[in-house]
Amino acid sequence: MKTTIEKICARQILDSRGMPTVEVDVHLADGTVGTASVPSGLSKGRHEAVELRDGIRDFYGGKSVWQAVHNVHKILAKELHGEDARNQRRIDDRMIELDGTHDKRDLGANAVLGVSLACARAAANSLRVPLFRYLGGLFAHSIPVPMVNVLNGGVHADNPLDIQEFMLVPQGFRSFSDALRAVCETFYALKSLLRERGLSTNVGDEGGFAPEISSHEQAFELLVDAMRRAGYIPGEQMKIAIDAAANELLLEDRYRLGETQYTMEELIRLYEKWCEDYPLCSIEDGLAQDDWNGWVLLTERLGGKVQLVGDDLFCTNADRLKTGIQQKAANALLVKPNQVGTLTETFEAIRLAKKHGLRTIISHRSGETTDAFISDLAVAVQADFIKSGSVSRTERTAKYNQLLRIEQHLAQYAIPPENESGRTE
Ligand code: 2PG
Ligand code: MG
Repeated sequence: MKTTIEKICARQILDSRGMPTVEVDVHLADGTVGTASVPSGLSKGRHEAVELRDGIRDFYGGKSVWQAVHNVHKILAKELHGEDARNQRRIDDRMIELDGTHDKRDLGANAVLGVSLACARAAANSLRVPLFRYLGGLFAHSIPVPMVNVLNGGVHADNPLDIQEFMLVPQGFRSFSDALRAVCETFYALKSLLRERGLSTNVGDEGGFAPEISSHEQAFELLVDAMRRAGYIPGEQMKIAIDAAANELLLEDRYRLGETQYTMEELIRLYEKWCEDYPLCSIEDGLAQDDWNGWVLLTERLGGKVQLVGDDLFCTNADRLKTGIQQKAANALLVKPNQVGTLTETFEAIRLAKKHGLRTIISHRSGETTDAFISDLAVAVQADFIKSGSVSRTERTAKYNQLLRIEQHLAQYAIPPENESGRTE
């Protein structure tokens, strides 16, 4: 059969922070090859699948991934030889079984995901269909709204801004390319504003500016001013999303922002105030990953009008998502394939979220490569949003550029990004 797996070859490459990561080639019987690489997070959730690192101190500071590469060559390549690459579920199940742990710590989620994604890409290549079409079928036509991270803080930058990400969310544009243009113009306006105010325009890990400011209110105001300067109406043509990455703010039972410590209730009140004062439509990881009571309260208080996104809370894990659905915690799922480790499990989490009316946001990691798999995935599953950092740094723009290609491919059949982000009713 043309799509039979003949050979699997892995290697160590570098991600956007210069950290080693895994890249995998899957070779099929008809000579086609599918290549995929694996990203890596910094503000990681405790419930993520385990990224295998060698931990040899004098070697890439302990971060090399030779063991994961070795596991692909010595175990996965042998076990999957002769499988049909189109049998994604069977391949993923087999790898889960071979690993045998609940979090893929034995073979490494980086080894397993590299193979999982490369199999899908090899099959699509062999069938000569675009990856989004292969994954999503004939009616995958909708392009997600980009959530573009233009101000970096938290662990992604050295500035004093504690909230990790401030994102622009374009509203109601006729096409993905128009929405992206609006974001780019606002990004340029932000740069000129920062310059005028004597603030640095150096960028953080995800390509957003990382000015030396500590006030979150100032960050919101900068974004609103930038929208106006670029000619877009704040709240109407463009809104703001944040990722608080609240695990990083947690001090025992309090959350620390700048000099102030907040109880969970006080932090929720602060978010409410931000929603009143600024065009804030989406809050990701507003509270810590195991603060279920807090999440339930947050969703009660703000879930009717704002998108509340579970990233570290869910870790793209269908079981954790089930708990969230039962408890009514969050109303949107952040999707990062490497949090769970296979394409099949990623699809399961997305399917569950959609079934229960949660919005879906396909996401990059702060350590990325130029692999744009998530762009095809976002179109395939008809995700509401994609977040891939800023419109600078090639590993970030690679994802938006792939969506531009898909949009062109779909031509008049491309369904533009959804008009409404957040729940404003
Ligand atoms: C996040 C991600 C991506 P990291 O928290 O959402 O922006 O960061 O990859 O460092 O976990
Ligand atoms: Mg996050």
